[in-house]
Amino acid sequence: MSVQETLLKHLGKGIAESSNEELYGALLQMVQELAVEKEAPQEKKKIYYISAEFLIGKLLSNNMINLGIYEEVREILASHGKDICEIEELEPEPSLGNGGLGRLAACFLDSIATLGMCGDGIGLNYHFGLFKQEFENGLQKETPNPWIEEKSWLIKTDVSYPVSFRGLTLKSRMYDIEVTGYENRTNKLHLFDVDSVDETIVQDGISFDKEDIAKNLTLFLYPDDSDDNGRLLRIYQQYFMVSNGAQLILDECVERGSNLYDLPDYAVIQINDTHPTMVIPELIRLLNARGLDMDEAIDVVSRTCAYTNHTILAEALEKWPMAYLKKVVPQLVPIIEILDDKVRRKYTVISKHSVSRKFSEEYSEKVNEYSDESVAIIDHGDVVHMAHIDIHYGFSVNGVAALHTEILKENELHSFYRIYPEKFNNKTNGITFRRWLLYCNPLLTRLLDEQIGTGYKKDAKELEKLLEFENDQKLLASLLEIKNENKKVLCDYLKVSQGIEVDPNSIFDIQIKRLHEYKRQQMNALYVIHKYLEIKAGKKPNTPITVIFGAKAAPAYVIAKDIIHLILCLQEIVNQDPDVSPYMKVVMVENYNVSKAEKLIPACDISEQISLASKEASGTGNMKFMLNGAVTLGTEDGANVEIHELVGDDNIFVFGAESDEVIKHYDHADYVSRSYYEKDPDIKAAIDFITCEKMLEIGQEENLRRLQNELLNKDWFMTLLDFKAYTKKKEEALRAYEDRTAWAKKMLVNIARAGYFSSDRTIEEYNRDIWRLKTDAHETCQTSPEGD
Ligand code: GPU
Repeated sequence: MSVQETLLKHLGKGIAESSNEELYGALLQMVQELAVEKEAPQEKKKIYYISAEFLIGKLLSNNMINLGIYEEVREILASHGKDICEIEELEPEPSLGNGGLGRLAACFLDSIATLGMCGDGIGLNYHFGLFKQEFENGLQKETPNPWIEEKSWLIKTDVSYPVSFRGLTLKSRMYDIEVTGYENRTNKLHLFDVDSVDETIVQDGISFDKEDIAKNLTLFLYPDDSDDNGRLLRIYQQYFMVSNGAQLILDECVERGSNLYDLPDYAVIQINDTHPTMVIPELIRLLNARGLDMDEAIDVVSRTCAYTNHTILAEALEKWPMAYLKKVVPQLVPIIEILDDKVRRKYTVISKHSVSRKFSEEYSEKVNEYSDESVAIIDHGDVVHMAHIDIHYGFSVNGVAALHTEILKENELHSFYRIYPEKFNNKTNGITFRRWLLYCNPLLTRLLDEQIGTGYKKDAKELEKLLEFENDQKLLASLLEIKNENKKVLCDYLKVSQGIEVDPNSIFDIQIKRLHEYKRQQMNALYVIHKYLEIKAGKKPNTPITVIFGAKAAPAYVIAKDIIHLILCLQEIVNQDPDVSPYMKVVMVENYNVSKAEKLIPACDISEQISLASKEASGTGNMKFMLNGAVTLGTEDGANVEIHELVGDDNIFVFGAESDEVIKHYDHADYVSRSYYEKDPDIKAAIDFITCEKMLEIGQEENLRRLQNELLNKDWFMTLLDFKAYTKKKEEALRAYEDRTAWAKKMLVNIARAGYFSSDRTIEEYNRDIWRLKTDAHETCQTSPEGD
């Protein structure tokens, strides 16, 4: 049946006569049917990517692209007077992730399927996901984002497992979302839920009874963890996810022929940061219950699990008080104690005050080296270090960019690196080009198709073919033209969605990412103040600049919310000032999410990647911008370092203290932000402005003073250290933009060198070094343990 016939079958009437809602429903059904047809047989060994977040974004168009029917559908619709973009708008965006970590998981599922690997995702079916952000009186307000509608990508299955907490057993329900590979197989994202969850218990938008677990378990992604109940709920969620995951994995492996002793031949479990760490003790517990003795179970699990670290920020490294675990999952406590005990017998002294070291002879040498608590699982304070479980009882530990992995090895996880050098490896992050080029930038995609052929869609390195055209004036002009078109589209969108008018001929300088002090949106905001004061003083830029922000702040993160307030105040002051607004505009995009990123990224000229060196593990937005022809203004942090190496000094604007210097400042505790304020009149003027009369007129004094005070007296992420270097480099970038041909060349080099950041490359490396699945000569799976 042709695409048109299938669509008509689902519609039950003509296309022209159907509403967009009806078309959306019919397309969804059609795509699901086609996806199911591409489900491939299970291989013997399978990768299970377990993650508390999968920030999948809207699926309709992406799936149609991967199934190879997007263009055809677009044309069929157009021939009946229907606009595919309007239909796309009807799809709710699931917000099952916070940011980079969740989006990475989604890109990885796309690449795993695209490369034809047998691998599924395992996570939770949050009914509201992350909150929706609204601005009210210059402040962020959180409201729920319900995304599950009658017609949805979720497929309800019969799979269900009992999950026991202290005094409570819940029956789970598994929902599946089809994951279509680009011109390849379909895999699955398994999202676990409980039928008893009750959306009606949510009051005034966002609060709910945190103790009624049966009703609240999967309502929200990471509920506010500022109080004890919130933290307990997070442990409930994590255990629910891993217990379901572990039961599913064991059942599937047995079905494929495993006798459980050989589990590592059938499964590899990639643990996405520490949120799913309890899968280790849970698997040990389940294997023990299925007949393996404790040592055997520990050995099998240690050869099955691999861990990815995504941060060195201390506050993000999960540590659970033993008391919480006893309250929620007492069955794991004895296992975690055994895991801790084994580590202690090998690597640590039992008590800080004990003179006699208790250790087995064979490890005596190591004990001498590690006679401290730093590698223990349960520390003195009776706190469980989740990452330590992963490192001791997983076979691989990876960072997400070269610099990040080096910092893990040399600093944050140095004691572990000395024990297990062979476990450590780097896997620089990547992004799926299907969503972040083919879908979001059709103009650029078409140009690339014409210029270098379509091979780059399967082999991203082929983008380098573009380098041959570095001096091709026609191509360079086309790149500029496409950027301009994309900017116009964004202008229209900003006008309609937020009522803000921006000039498509201005320089689009964009910083979109979660709001966090280490990412330093506050530094960019200080630049806006600095520029505002300059323009007021008569120093007008040649080309106007539009500074665009998009960011959600965690509901309990006070300073982050103050920074949003600062930006919203600046948006008002700058845009309303007739002396300034012809030269500069500020836009804070409301409710930044995947769909908004898809609109913003293709329109960007300058990509702001200005985290404090050493703090951004990788970043992935930086890659998306580069791929779409933006030039990076950034620090030597995360994957920026690799971008710099790939494009060379001429095609990136790098500034600021490097990670060594930053780490030294922390080690010596010698950074004093106030001294920068006192020394430098520009810094002083910008900081003072935060609480000037004009600001206090429109803003909230409490928020502005608190933020100013934080920057002056603490500034933990060293904004003022890099401020001068930042403004200087930004001016350089703005000047460079004036030479349009030279700028177009920079765009070209960025696009051409972005191939390295395809998540297909990343996944190939995971497979080569960690997972070791067979991808071509398929090993068939046995259907019964005896292999009849
Ligand atoms: N990241 Br840990 C998150 O988005 N959430 C988290 O809870 C943790 C890390 C990010 C890193 O900040 C970012 O640098 C990285 O690119 C991304 O994970 C994917 O690895």
